[in-house]
Amino acid sequence: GHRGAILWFTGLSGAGKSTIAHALEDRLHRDKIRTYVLDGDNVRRGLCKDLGFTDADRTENIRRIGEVSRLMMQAGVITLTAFISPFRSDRQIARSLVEPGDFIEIYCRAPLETCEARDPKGLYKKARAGQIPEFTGIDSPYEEPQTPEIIVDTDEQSVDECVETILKWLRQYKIL
Ligand code: GGZ
Repeated sequence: GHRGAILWFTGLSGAGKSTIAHALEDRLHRDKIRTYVLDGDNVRRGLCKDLGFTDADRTENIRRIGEVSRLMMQAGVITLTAFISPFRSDRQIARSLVEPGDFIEIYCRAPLETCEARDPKGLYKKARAGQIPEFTGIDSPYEEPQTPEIIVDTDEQSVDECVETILKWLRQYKIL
């Protein structure tokens, strides 16, 4: 069998974290690799439903996700997390929970203008209208990763290309 790992996607809302994580998961399933995607849909509605989007709540959100990811990884699952995780210190804490090499930070990079133009859920529009306070990129910060293991430029690469970039890295570093 394969070993577990945490593939930690980070980036702005609309940068493609969840889309790429799910596309990568489909590819891994073809090779019978056990995976699980944690994202807002399955975490913020359950484990973290008491949390909002203040700095403190985001920090607690990421802390819980880091702990759950560690448990899932220990069970031998390739765990993909797709959260904005805007604060460098919070990502660092999540990283520190596991052995070096088991945490792979994947920066889904896209300019704010691109994410705002995509606006799949109309949230940027609402944020600009003042209807969503503390929206990341508008009036809440996003701290870019300085040394992520992988960067995918989602405004230049297709979903498939991003997936291939990540797969290549995972093979090169013997995660797969
Ligand atoms: C950022 C928000 C906010 C605010 C609601 N700021 O595009 P989405 O909708 O599906 O992804 C965003 C998601 C962000 O939740 P995370 O758990 O990933 O955030 S964090 O890591 O910072 O804890 C967006 C929606 O929730 N959303 N309000 N104010 N995104």
